Formats: sequence, C-alpha cells, structure tokens
Amino acid sequence: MKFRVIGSAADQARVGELNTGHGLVRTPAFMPVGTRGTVKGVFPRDLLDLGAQVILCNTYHLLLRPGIDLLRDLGGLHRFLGWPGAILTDSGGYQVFSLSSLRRVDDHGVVFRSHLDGSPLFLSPELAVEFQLIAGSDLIMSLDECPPWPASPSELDQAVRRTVLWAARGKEAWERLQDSHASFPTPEAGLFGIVQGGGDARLRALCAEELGAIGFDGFAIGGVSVGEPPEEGLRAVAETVVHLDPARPRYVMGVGEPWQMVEMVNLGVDLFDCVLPTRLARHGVAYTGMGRISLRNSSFRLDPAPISSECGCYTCRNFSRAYLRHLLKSEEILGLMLLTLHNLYFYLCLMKEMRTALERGCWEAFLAEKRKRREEFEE
Ligand code: PRF
Ligand code: ZN
Repeated sequence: MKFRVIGSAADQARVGELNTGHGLVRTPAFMPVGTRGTVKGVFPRDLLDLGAQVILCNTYHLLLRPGIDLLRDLGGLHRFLGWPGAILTDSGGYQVFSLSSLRRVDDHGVVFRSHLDGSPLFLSPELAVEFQLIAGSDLIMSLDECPPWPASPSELDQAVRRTVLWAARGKEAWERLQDSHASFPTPEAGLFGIVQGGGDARLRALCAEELGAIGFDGFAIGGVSVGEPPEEGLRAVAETVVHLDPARPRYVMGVGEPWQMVEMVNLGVDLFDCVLPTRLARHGVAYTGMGRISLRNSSFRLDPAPISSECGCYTCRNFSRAYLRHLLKSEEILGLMLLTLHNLYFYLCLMKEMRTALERGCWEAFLAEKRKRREEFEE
C-alpha cells in the first residue's frame, strides 16, 4: 500500500492517492459498509458505477460466519464477494465489545461468545492481523480497545495502554508473517494503528505518538461517534490529527454525518466509513442538499418530483417521491434498494466535490458554502 498527498489547503485538508493491491483510492474517500460481506441491497456492479473505490468489512462478523477457513479456501474476500475494488477490514475488537456476550478481556486478548450461537471464541492482536491477511484485506486494522463514552480516567488510561500494546504485537505478527505474505491473497496490504483516548487530549497525543514510533502504513482515529456530543468528537479528532505523520493516510472510524466528514476533511482526515447512508435508506430516509427527508411521509403521496432535483443518481433520474413512498409502504425490496443507491450516491458525490475543491484550490469557499447550508437546513 502506498499513499501520496497531491495537494492541500492551509496545510490541513488534503487530496491524495492511496494505491492498493485492488486499485487506486482517491482521497478524501468514503467507504460504504459491507459488514457481513455485502453492502446491503446493492450489486457490486452498481457500487462500481457509483464510484465506490473501497468498502469496509468486519472481521468479527466474517470470523463467526462464514469463517476464516472458508474464506481462505475460496480464494479470499474479493473473489468470494465478487468485489474487485479495495477492501478495508475492521479488526473485530470494537464489535466484540458491542455485540458479543460473556467477554473476558485481558492483555492477551478477548475471550467472547458468538452472538450467533454462543460458541466460545478467542481474538488476540496477532490473530486479528493474521485473519485479515488470510481474508485478503487491502487495509488491515490493529486490534484496539474502544472505551465507552463517557469513561473514567482510569478506563481511558487502560484502553490506551492496551491499544498501544496490542498495536505493537499486531505489528510484530505482521512482520513475522511477511515471509508468508506473498502467499496471502493481497501481498500489498497495509497495516493501520488505531488511536484511542476518548476526550482526553493528552492521552490522544500519547497514543498517537506511541503508534507513530511503532510505525504503521496508516492511522485510524477510533473512539469517536460513540455517544459523545458531535462537537466533542470533532475536537478529539482535531487534537489527534496534529500528532499523526502527515505522509500517512488518516481514517476516522464510523463517522459520520455529511457535515462531520466535511469538518474532518478540513482537519486533514482522508478516509471515512459509516452505516448511516445505507441504514437510514432501509428506514425510508433520504439525504438531500437541504437535509434529510422521510419518504414514508404522507406529504409525498402525490409528489411527482425526484428525491432531489439536484441529484443525478439512477433513482432520481427515473423515479418520483410518490413511487418511492408507494414501494416503502408496500414493503417492496426495490424501495430500499433505490433509496440505498441514492444515499450512497449522495455520500460519494460529496467526497468527489471535496476532492475537486481541494484540487482546484477553492477549499475555503467550498467549506464556507457547506457551513452556510448547514445553518440553513439542519437542526
Ligand atoms: N475501533 C474499531 N472500530 C470502530 C471504532 C473503534 O473505535 C469505532 C468508533 N466510532 C467504529 N468502528 N476497531
Ligand atoms: Zn438521487
């Protein structure tokens, strides 16, 4: 994996290129979420048409089902999923904490029970890296411990200490596996460290510096969007980014709303993933330049207009709000598919607009316009 910054505004916001074993990823980039090995309701063919360059999958879910042996035997994730673009895999730590029961965490790793059938499983920082290599991931995440929000100072301390310890052990495993690397489905993969530290600027700085000293291909910022007021999350990102190597890609995990991505790109973030566009679509909610709309609303019953007249997506070029409302009311699968397509188009378009603004040197004007719109249209 290779990263190159192409241009920047005010030494913070930047446009770049991430070269992976599965194609070029132009940054800032948004990664649609395919937790269980599918971006729900979208053909991989359509993801490519939308301009998606990289998707996110979860090691935790894929480990439980279909299992790592099957993924290996069937030639790795890309072939199994029929997705030719890049894949980033999350390490599993965060999902173990949020989904599984009966977990026991110590410095060795996490013992937990599958949320599917209760069977006992073990995840260590070494195994997390090895599983992701076997699966053929392009962008591999270290195992981390994401503290809840709010967390006590001692909980935050502990999470940062363990996250750094696990990152170092993951890196060692990564290096040890280099020899066999060539036999993994994606020998050009990159390894990311994850910064934790909650809302504590000193801990964030410490974590970022220690991960920097260990050395990673990229850095993720975790522990944001875990229930804190959005402005505090933004502050945590601002306080972390300044301690990260500017030559490496930066990824804020699980964020976020369109305005949050704009503000974080402004701080120098390159990568995002979030379930919002896909999940909200399945609840009948669509993004527009004037805020979200709920298509189940009776006010759209006779509305011949598309979701957004500004949008060039397949859904908006062909279907009325009235038809989409009808599909949702009738619980037709197509309703969810068309809305998902539109929301992903909206997110991917926003990223493209940001890249263009940065390339053309008009980032400040773009940012001012987005902030003004946010004041006008959002709660
Ligand atoms: N760590 C990991 N995955 C994550 C998070 C984290 O902190 C978050 C927090 N927003 C989402 N996904 N490993
Ligand atoms: Zn549209």
